[in-house]
Amino acid sequence: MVIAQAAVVERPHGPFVVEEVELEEPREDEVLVRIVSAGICHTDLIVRDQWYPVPLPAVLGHEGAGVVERVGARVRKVAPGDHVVLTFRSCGECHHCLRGKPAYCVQLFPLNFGGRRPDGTSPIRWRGQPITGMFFAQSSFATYAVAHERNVVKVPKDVPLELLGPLGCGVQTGAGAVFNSLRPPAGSSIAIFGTGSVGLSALLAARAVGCTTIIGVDINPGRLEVARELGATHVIDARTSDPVEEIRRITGYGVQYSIETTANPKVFRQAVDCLDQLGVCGLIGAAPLGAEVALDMGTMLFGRMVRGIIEGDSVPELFIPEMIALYQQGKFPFDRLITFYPFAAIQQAAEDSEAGRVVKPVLRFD
Ligand code: CXF
Ligand code: ZN
Repeated sequence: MVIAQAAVVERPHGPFVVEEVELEEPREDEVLVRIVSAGICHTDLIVRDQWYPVPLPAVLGHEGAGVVERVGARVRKVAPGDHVVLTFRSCGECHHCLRGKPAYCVQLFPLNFGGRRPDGTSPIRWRGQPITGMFFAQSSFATYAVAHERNVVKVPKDVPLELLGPLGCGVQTGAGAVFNSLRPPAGSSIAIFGTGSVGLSALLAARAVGCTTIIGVDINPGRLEVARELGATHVIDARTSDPVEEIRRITGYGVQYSIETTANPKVFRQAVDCLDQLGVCGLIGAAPLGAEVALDMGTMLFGRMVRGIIEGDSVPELFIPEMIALYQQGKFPFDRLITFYPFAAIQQAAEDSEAGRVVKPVLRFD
């Protein structure tokens, strides 16, 4: 048994309260990780608010980075002392996993949002009771986490580990939508709706692949400023101008690619309406279950496409090291999205993120 400090959410909307919990030793296919840092993703906050019915009380957190402390008897992929990033879990056996698309695993929801192992047990006890302790098979808002070996990714030691947690979800979601899913050719145009951490990761990737028109759209002037600094060729404040009109003015016929990260149906519609004929909209924002949108069928008929994208179509064991290599070569400066907080300030970090004061809060565990 391991005693850990964990941020417990007891009821809908929080707060996050750091408390002592008991962790089980890792089972044969699990890994005990000493968490060094953990990013906060919007999904942690909407789960705290119960948009998705993950049982509370819960230890959330799904962008953990840390050092392997102990491994279960059958684990071969990592050993104690290895640096790892924790990502989403997939089963590895279904038709989508077998075709190299683990983000579309048929078990994605139970394995990541079930809060428990598939057998119904949890590795975390709080005040003597088992609570949600397998969120994204990691629950990494804690000094130690028990993860499944499937969602543990070994990373090199010559890069600061404390930066790497967000590669496990938010950064791979945005960047993968560009690098893996849409694959815009050099010289193409892209509009990114929502310049939070996911949108800005997409923007960095768009720049890396050589898009020459990169349009950031948001309602937060501070974030638009960051978008410009990171390489947006144009930014649009959607509070003061109509993004569809502006994008047509900038491009003539519309953009070849767009990315919707806001989960707002009105914004999704704009991300489709700003496309040129044959243009593709990547839908990334996770809306409340049941959210609907109306599209103009005539608009769609002219070759336009919408593609939903989970976790940037990533195969994390391949894609996370690729993003690290790009970062090390100066081609993917995702560290510029990060603001560090001490773990004890998790509630403040969540509030700053929701108020748009920071892009990607990352908790540091000392
Ligand atoms: C999630 C969003 C909702 C569907 C599964 C993946 N991304 C993580 O934050
Ligand atoms: Zn996430």
